[in-house]
Amino acid sequence: MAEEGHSIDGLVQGYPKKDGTFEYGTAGFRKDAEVMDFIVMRMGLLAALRSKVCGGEVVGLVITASHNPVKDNGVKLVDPDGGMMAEAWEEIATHLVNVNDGDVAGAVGDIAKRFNVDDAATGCVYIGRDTRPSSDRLLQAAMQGVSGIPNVSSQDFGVVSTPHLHFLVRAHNLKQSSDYWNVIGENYQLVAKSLPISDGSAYTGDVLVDGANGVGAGCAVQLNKACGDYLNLSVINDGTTGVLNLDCGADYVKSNQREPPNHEFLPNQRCCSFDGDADRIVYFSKDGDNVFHLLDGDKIAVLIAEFIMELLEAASLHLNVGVVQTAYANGAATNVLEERKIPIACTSTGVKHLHHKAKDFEIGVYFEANGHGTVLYSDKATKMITDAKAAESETDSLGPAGQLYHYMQISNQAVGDSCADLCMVELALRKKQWSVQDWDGQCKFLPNRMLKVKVADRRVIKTTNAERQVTEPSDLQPAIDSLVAEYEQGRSFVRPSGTEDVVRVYAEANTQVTADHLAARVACAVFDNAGGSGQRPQEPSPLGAKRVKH
Ligand code: NG1
Ligand code: ZN
Repeated sequence: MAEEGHSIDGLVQGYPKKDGTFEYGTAGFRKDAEVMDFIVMRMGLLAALRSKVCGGEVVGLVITASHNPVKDNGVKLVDPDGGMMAEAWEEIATHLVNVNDGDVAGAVGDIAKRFNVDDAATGCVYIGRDTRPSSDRLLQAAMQGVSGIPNVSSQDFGVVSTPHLHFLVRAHNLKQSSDYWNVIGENYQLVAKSLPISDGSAYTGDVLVDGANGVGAGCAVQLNKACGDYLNLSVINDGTTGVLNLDCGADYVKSNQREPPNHEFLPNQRCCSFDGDADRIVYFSKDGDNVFHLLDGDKIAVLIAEFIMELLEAASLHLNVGVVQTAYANGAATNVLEERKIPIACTSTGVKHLHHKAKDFEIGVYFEANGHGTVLYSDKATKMITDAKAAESETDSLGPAGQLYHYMQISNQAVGDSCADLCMVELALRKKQWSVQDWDGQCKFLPNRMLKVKVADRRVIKTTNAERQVTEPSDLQPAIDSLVAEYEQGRSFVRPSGTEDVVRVYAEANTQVTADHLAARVACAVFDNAGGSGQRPQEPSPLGAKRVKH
């Protein structure tokens, strides 16, 4: 151990700790890029240890801050199954990053001892990074960190999307094909070929992709090549002139409920936005009256779940398909799923919760409203679909089981994936021969509003029932309930953000005016009952006050 300690002490000297306390949250560590170097180096150490603890299987390390501004950066680890790092290790990561420089070698030794790994054990860490200028520098920090643990190698995959790196880790450990573009493209083409478009169909394969000026722009170009003539993607916000995530990308479009301002969109054009690391996607379009329509994760989930269910029925396969949402799912989307008798589960915010819950279904479709999601197939579903495909007679065109089999191969079963999700949406639209308006018309969303409130300590807010109700402070939920009761189709909940130092307020109601009104009043209730700090949110004037004339 002495020799290992020496090299770690040397590394620590090169990457001294910055002041502050740091927490491995739902998105790993995420901060201003200037403070990330020592964090990434220490996460390199941890990734190497994790690989050893997992019997030498490959683990991943991704350098990205997703939809955050370009000045930020972040790091998260990928477990051998391609999913997020096991929750139990979040505390270990937080501890390792917060110990003083002089205690890093000791902390590493403690982890090795606790999990019974020695110097001789081997391991390997796959590293990927986004397009941020700071990501190059942080890559060096990550590789240095890995080198501090004996017998663990690192492999740099360059600039890749987050889901691509997750895919590579999963594929390697499962001994499956690691040719990401070929896997998506080949399977896409096979399904698309079996879903011919009739003359006068409302569906065409033309899609405009907003690449968020990030890694997703290059991904869209690759995807376009991989899918041949069945898809025709054109890319805006491709990073050649604009700034990463600035006035573009999935988070901008979803949060502002508007299109990126730097482009003229054609009426009824089908467009989608990726986020900065290409693990989220939302669709949108402007209609003939220049009105913006958002087709977010909720609508994507309904579309994909129905596509799968139709194919299952056509193939006479009985498997239970469920959709996992969070409290942010629009009430109208939840109603549609209920009407169509599609089972629903609701979890706390954060994809790790949704991913976990989706495994309760034989086929689990999960999406956050913000566009992060994917489809998981259980072993039973995989086997039944594979067997049914084998039993189908071989013709030029795939039968329903064959279509489902190849559709299943497209899904990134490790994590949300803009490119894979785009393909799943496009095939569902192609089968229905729907335009974007046809899709949008399936479900009319309730107008909604999201606000942020600053409080002295957001952790004073405790929630239950998948974050839909507040338990502490005790006066807050009764206050929200009495406000909600005043609004037609009103619904509202509040929760502390896991990624920002704010309390998030969500409200929906029958009109945009009333949704905004409810949100503003709930924000005031949070401020008053949960130790608001700074400026109190503006209390809106009573609705209809202006209309009262005597
Ligand atoms: P927080 O800050 O905890 O609300 C946000 C998103 C999550 C998830 C994480 C991780 C919303 C309302 N919240 O979490 O869905 O994507 O970031 O990036 O969109
Ligand atoms: Zn992302």
